Amino acid sequence: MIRESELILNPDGSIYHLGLLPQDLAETVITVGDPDRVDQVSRHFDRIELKKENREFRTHTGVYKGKRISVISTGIGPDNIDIVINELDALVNIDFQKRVEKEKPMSLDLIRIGTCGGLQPELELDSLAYSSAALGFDNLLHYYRDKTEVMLAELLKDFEQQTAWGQSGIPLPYAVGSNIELATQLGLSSIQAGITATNVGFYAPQGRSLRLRPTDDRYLDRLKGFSFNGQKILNLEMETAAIYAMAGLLGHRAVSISVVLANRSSGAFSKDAPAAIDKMIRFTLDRLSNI
Ligand code: R1P
Ligand code: URA
Repeated sequence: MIRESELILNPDGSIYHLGLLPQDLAETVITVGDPDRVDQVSRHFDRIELKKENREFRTHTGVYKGKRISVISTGIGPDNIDIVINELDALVNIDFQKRVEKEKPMSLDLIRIGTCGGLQPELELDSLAYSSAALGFDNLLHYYRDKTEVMLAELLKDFEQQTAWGQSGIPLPYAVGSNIELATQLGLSSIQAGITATNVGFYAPQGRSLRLRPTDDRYLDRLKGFSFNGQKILNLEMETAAIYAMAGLLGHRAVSISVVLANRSSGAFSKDAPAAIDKMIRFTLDRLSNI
């Protein structure tokens, strides 16, 4: 039996941070960083059956072209992903009354749609990118015992060698992959694909400098020059690796799609970010309605 201090339920029986009951959640879950983006997604739904909110976690569940979908905001960063994915998993795979794991595990489809900075110069502003794999510069995965089962060891070995990462002064990331089956069903080969760097912050962790200098002057160049099986590191953001890691460990299918708002090589930023984000939302909903 899972103790009250581990599986924390609110007085109404909902899970601690997300504030959701098991019946509130659809099997297809879109995750976004920004709570306001939840409304931008659900306004396309045919009908919304539920709206709930606690802290930065806003959830709308509804139906889009006959498909039941939940859209949830995670807030920014991989620490929140630990909470969101564990609690989404608990909603479907733990019996809240008996406080035990259910016998037959259920697999959720998790689709992150977020914004990112493009690393490679050729990445066009407002274009979409699919993360075939991710390098986690957060340390979330290291806290989970079965991590080697989801780690991409070859990619990581090549990364360490090609970038001479030991000289960077920054801890080595972990490497994880997307769910190829879900990516194929969604037809994500129609958009540019590559490796995503998931960072623990937006400024020095993404090589930005306002008044503080990053540890390694060559940080972005090291990332830019890396390639594995013909794929480069395309973009920088803050959730994908953690989602892939947690989904892999828990048996859920996850893919991450990003819209490129900043080009870190040219220094340019999108002239119409809301329109670019809406294009990504429409693309994703359209693809989801076909699976
Ligand atoms: C930083 O501005 C945030 O934008 C990206 C990053 O991953 C980080 O969460 O994603 P969202 O637009 O989904 O929040
Ligand atoms: N989100 C990020 O994490 N980085 C960017 O450069 C833009 C959006």
